[in-house]
Amino acid sequence: MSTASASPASLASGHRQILSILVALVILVACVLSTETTMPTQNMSHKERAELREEARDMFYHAYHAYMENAYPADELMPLSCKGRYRGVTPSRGDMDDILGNFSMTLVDTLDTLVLLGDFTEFEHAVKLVIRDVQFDSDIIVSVFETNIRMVGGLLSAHILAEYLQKHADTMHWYKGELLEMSRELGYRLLPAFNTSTGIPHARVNLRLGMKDPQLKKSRETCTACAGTILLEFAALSRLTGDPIFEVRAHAAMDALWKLRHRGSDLMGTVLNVHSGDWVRRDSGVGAGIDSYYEYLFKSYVLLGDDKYLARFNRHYNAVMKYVSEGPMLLDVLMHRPHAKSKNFMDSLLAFWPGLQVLSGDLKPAVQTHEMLYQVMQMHTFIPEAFTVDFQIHWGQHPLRPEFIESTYFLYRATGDHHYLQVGKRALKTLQQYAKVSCGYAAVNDVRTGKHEDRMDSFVLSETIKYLFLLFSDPQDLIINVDEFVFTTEAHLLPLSIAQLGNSTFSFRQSDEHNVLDFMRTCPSSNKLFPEKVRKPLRNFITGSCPRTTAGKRLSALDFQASNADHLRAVYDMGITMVSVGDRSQGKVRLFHSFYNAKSHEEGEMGLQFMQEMLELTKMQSINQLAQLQAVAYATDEKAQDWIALMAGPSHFSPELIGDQFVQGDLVLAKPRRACEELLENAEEAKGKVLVAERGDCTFVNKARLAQKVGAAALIVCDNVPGSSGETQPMFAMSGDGKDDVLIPVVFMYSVEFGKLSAVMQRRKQPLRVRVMQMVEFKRWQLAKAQRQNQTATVTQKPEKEL
Ligand code: DMJ
Repeated sequence: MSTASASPASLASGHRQILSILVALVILVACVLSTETTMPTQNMSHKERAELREEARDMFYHAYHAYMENAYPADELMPLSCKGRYRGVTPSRGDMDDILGNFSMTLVDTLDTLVLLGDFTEFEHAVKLVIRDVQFDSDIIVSVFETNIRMVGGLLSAHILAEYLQKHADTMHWYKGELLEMSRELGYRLLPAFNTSTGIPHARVNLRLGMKDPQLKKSRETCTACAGTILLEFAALSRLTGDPIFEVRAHAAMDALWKLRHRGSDLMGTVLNVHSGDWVRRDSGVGAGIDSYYEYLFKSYVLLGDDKYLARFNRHYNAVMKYVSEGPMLLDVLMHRPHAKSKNFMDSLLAFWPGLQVLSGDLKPAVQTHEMLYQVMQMHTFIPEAFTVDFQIHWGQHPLRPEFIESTYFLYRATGDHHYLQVGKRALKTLQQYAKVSCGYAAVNDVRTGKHEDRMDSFVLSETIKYLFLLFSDPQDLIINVDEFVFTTEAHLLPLSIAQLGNSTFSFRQSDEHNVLDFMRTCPSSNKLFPEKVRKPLRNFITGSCPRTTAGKRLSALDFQASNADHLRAVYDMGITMVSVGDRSQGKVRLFHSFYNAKSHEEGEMGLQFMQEMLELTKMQSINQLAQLQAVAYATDEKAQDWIALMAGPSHFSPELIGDQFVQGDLVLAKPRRACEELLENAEEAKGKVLVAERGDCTFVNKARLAQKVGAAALIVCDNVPGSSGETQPMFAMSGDGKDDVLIPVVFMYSVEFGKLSAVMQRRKQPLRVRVMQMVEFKRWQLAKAQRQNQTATVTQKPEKEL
C-alpha cells in the first residue's frame, strides 16, 4: 500500500493493524517480564481458604454497615464524605447519575448477598425496610438497563430467596410476595421505553412520566448491551407474576437486535438508533456497550431452554473468536470491516468474557484471556478502566468492578485449579490495602496514583464481594446450591426452575433459521484441560517451552502475532532476540538480529528480512502516532511570528481537526476547575474561548458537553496527576459514551505540558491566545514558514550579490 495514495480511512485502519501487531509484540514480552515475579501456583490450604472466606465476609459487613449507617435510604454510599448520594440533591455527575432513582439501590442490589452469607436476620430486616421505604413514583429519568439489572433483578432474586427461606429455613412467614409486587410495578414503569418502531427499548425513561418527559423527546440512541440485557429479569417477572407482557417485550427486543447483526461478519455494533435500527457506532468487541448482550443470549438459553438463543450466541461467538479475539486479547473491530481493528485498547468490562466462555464450555481461551488480565492487574495493582494492547493505561480509573473476580470464580469452579484461589486472594488483599477506607470501600480515581474517588457503586456489594465470598466458599458452606441458579449480569440469582413455570404466551420453538448444531464450536473439554498448560506459554515465550508445530514459509513481520507461540519460536530461530529497554514496567523491547544466534544460515537470512520489515512497520507506526497527536500552540512574540506547540491527545468523541483546520481562542480556566457542574460560574467569559478543565470527578465527555453548552470554541482537559508528561507516558485518545453530540474540538494535555502553558499564561498581562490543531499540521506550517523566510532572505540577498 502506498501511503501517499491511500485514503485517510484505509490508512488509519492499516496503521491500526500494524500498530496492533507491533504492540502485540511488546505485550507478550511484557508478560514474560512481569510474570517473573508471579507467585508459583501453590495449593491453598483449607484453613487459608476459610480465612479468606471470612475476610470476604468482613469486607461485606464493613461496606454494608457503612452504607446502612451513613447513607441509607440513599441509592449509594459516598465513602469519602461518608454520606448518601441522592439524585437531585448531591451535585450531579451528568449521565452517570441516570443509574440513581432515589430507590435505595444499594440495599435492593445487596439483598441476596445477605442470604448467601447466611445472614437471615439481616436479610429479613432489610426486606422489611425495602417494603416500607422504597417507592418508584418519582419524576426522575433513569437508565432502563441499570434499573432492570440492579433493581428489578435485586427485587426478584430477594423475592425468590425469601420464599426459599420460608420453605427451607422456617422463617419469614409474614412475607406475602411484596417484593415481587414491587418488581412488577417497576417493570410497568420501564415498559413505556419499549414503545419504539423497532421494539428495541429507549435507553432512559422517566419513572413517573414514562416517555412523556419533554427531556426524552429527542431520545434515540441506546447501546446494544442496554437493549439486550433485559430478558432474564423480564422473563422471570412474567413467569412469576403470570403477566406475559414483560417477557413478550424482552423477546421482541432480542429479536430486533438479532436482525441488526452484520450479515457478513455476524458481529454487532455498540450504539444504535431505536427508531430506525441504524447503527450509530459500528465498533464491535465484547466490552463496554455490548458485554451483557452476549451474556444474556447465552444465559437466556440456560434459564429458559430456548435453543434459538444458543444458536444466536454461537453465531456471535464464532464471529468474536474469528475477528475480535487475538490470542489472549480482545480488540474491537468494525462490524462491517471486521479485519480492521478499530481500537488499540481494551476496557475492563471485557473481563467478564472468560467467565462466559467457561459457562459455554470454551475453557482454553478463557484461561488465556484471564491470564492476560491478571498480568494487567499485577502491573497496575488494579485493572484500569481501559488499557492499551501493550498494557499501558488508557483510562486509569477503577471503580472496584467485579468482572475479573467473577471470571476467576467461574474458572476456579470449572478447573479446581488453585491458581485461581491465589489470584482471588491477591484481588482481595489489593482491595483491602488500596480501596478500604473508614467508611466503606472507595473507587480508585487513577490506578497510577491510587487516589480515591467518593464513590462506592452498588455492585461492590452485589457482585465484587459476593464473587470473592463464593470463590473461597465450599458448596457445603452455602445455604443454597448455587448450581441451581443462573447469575444475572448483576450477580442476582434466578432459579433454573423458572423454565418449568413455562410461558403460555407463545411457543418457544418459533421458527428460527438456525440449527444449533451448525454453530457448535469444538472446544477442549474442561475435564481434559489443565489450565496451567495454557497459561504457561503466555509466561514462557522466550524460553521457548512450546514445541514448534509448523514449518514452512517464512514468517513475515506483517503476519507476526505475538500471541502465537509458534511465531515467537520462529522469530527466535531466525536469530532475533528481544531485549527489554527502559523501565521494565513499560514493557518496551528492542529487537536484535544476529546470524550467530540463528538456527541455520537460511533462517538467519529470513531473520534479516523480518527485521527490515519490522523497521518499515515501525516507521509507519510513528507516522500514524504523529497523525493523531494534537497540538496546543501559542505565539512567543507580540507579532505572532514565532510559535511553540505543546503536545496534546485527541478524543474519540469530538470532531477531528483535519489538515490545516484549527481552532483559535484565548485560554480561560473553567470555574469550578473540573467543570462537572450543571453550569460554569464563568460561563460568559468562556464564550468563544478555549476552555481549560481539569481531569476528574466526571467523564471527559461531560466536561466537553458543558464547554459546548457555554459556547466555548474548544476544550483542553488537563491531567490531574502532577508530573505526568507526554514525553514519558503514552498519549491516548479520550473515550466518550457513544453519543456524537460534541461538536467542538477536545484535546487532552498531561500536567507537564499544561504546566508550561499555564506558566506563560500567568506571565502575560494579556490573555493567552492558543491554536488547537494537529501536531503534524503545526510542523508543516512551521516548515513552510521557515522555507518562506529562507526564500525571502535569498531574494533580498540576490541583488546584493549581483551588484
Ligand atoms: C454491573 O452493573 C454489571 O455487571 C453490568 O453488566 C456491567 N457493569 C457493572 C459492573 O462493572
